Amino acid sequence: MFQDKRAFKNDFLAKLQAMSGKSLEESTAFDKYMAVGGMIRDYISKKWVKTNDRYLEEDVKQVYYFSLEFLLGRLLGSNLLNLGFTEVCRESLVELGIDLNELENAEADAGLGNGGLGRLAACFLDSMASLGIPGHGCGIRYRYGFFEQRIVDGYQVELPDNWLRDGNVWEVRKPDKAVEIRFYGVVREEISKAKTVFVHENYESVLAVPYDTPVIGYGNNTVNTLRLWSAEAVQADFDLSSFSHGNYQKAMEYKYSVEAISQILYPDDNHYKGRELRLKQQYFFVSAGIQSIIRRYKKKNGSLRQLPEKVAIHVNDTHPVLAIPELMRILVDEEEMSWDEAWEITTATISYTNHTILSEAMEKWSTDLFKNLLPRIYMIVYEINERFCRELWDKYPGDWDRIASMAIISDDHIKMAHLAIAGSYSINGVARIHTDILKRQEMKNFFFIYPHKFNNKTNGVTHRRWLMKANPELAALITETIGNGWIDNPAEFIELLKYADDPSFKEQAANVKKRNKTVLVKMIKDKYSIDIDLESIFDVQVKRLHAYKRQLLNVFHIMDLYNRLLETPDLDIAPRTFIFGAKAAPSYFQAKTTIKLINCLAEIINKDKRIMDKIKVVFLENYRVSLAEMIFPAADVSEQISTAGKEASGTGNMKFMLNGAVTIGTMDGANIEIFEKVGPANIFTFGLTAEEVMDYYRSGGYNSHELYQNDHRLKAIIDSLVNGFFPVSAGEFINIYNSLIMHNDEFFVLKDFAAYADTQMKLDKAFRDKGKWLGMSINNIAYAGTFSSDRTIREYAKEIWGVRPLV
Ligand code: 26W
Repeated sequence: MFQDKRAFKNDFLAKLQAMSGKSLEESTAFDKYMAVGGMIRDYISKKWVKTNDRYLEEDVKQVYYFSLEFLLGRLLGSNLLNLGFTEVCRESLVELGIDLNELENAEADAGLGNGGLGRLAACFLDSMASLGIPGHGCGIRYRYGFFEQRIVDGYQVELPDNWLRDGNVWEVRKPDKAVEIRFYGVVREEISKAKTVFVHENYESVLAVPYDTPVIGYGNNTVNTLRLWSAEAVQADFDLSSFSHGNYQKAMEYKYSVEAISQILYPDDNHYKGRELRLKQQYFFVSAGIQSIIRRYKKKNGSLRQLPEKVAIHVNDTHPVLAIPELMRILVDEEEMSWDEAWEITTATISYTNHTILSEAMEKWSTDLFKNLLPRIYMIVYEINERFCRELWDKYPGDWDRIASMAIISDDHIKMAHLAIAGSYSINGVARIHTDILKRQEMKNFFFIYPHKFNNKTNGVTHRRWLMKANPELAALITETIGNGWIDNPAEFIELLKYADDPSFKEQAANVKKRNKTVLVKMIKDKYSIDIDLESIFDVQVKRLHAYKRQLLNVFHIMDLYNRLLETPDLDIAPRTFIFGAKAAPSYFQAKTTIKLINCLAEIINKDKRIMDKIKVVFLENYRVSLAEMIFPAADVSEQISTAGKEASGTGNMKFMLNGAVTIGTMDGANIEIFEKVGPANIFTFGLTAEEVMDYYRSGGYNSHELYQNDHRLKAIIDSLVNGFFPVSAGEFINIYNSLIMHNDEFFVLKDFAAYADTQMKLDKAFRDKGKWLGMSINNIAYAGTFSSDRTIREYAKEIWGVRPLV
């Protein structure tokens, strides 16, 4: 099939005809994409079965990564890469007059995630498979992924992401592995054989049907599984109870309400809203996942007592934390274990990662809503809380304040993070500073009683997708220079240090960057009709739009530069292109206003002839994984400018670095560890530290209005939000203005402005020293090895899960 070009072409033509029912001439790019996808599916099917058989036969410990989001992006290119078939495929297609890139672009992104947390889960799957670790994903097969963003008159408009419309070649539906999930109803206690048993009655049944996607390891024959669950009506209920009594409408209502569970991905990032359907989603996939794990476990093992020896369940943030009471329910109610024994097993099986300390992101469910939807699970959480509070009482007799603040249930709400801490054996943050903040502040009372549970696992990104696939020319240059050992061992990037001063290597690296920039320039010209100077600094901020990420700080720097250019048209700066990509949560008003602001500013600057094309501003629509793969390789500057203490880690920062961009950033999240690796000569840092920010929150002393009054540059910028500078209605940006001036600038945009602008000047100077800049860029790549998710996953495997690669 893939052994040589002749075989490929034969099989491709046959597959194309079989799948599309069309001739080569008639077929579309999508048909051809499906055909290659189908070939890959056939090719890996044996390896997939074999991988699972071996896991079963050798009875190895397996890990299940539970996540409400998996932001996979496209799979054709990364699957070909991991199988080593990119070249044979590309060349064979060329001989048929077909461009592989076109087929890749025909694939819809699997956008089943919002941002960092979802993309991290996807990088982890790639690393687990590539390291030969028995590790699988468990999540929801959303019918609609993260919304498609259109910019209309500068405003964000959301469209449904109908990614499954034309079929999904990678998934396999497994109806025989469906399980039942129960919602609502009442729980009756009954005495049976001198024991209390809990009978759940009058519940509403939902069928969870799994769709499996293969996760192909790099060059190692491992094919793990991403199992995504889809909600369907249970046939019996649908046909008989309502339908056969002639109540068609009621039957259909039931069907739609069931299917709603896996219909959409909630587009909220770092902002919690207590919606019942989201809780339903959480229990739905967690219960399905645990039932299927237990079923598989029982195939090989008798007693569930050894579960933690064979199974690790990891919960990605609190969203899947119902895994704790669900596992308890199965062990206690169905396996008839004692509470204590079940608790011991559960807390030895489940581990938890925290991804944010923003208080507005913390999940807490109203007990009324919870009890109504999940009556038996509520009873179990209630019992967990009772026992937990008793334990606290023994430690801190009489200290009600402390106990109330740590309780799992308080103020009529269930606090999911507290449940996660009580019910798991490991709690990790995602960068060192983030873990330190968890230990010292947000979770300090818990750290005090469970110090052994807390640990750090600094995030990483897969260098296969984010370098080899996204930037093949740079990957080839690195291999030419230091050999290909870095592919299996990204720490070897460090060998590049020897070439950081080598003029020929520098020149080649510069040429690669230039070609990557050319691709982006062409796309921007074609799509937005904006002319970009190839030689300009490509200064990029791509990430979710959020006040704490401070896209506003970037905007204010651009406005300041613009003002200065108007005053001094021959201002001695390198030309710059400011590139943004960001989706705002549909109900996050200020974030949407910021998008409008960026677009208004772009409109003014890009057409102002007076500044002689010195600066340009581009907002790239619909930022997503596939677009990111085009942006990172073309970036010169990586903007990582969150308010210190707020960005748990960041992972875009790592993708930029890996592609030779230089960071301008605050001492926040993983920026700190990047700083420590590359050293102060190869990164631009500025601004308040997390401690300083914390001090201001604690003790006051910050007055944004005063700053505004005293800094005339800042005042000019902020006034122009509301003084008619922008051709918009009067109140358009008043909210932004108010948040900064009337509400004391919660995220210290004004406070950090001067330091940011100064640092940007230093960066400008460094960029104009071509040799120096290239040296910085190469240093960044050389130190990027640490930030491969292979390093991260090895740490999880060894220090949290206790799983080993199967070689
Ligand atoms: C309930 C609403 C909600 C939705 C999503 C709350 C919180 C989230 C996520 C935890 C937000 C998120 O994606 N956090 C990001 O996780 C990345 C991976 O660890 C980090 O790199 C980012 O810093 C962090 O913001």
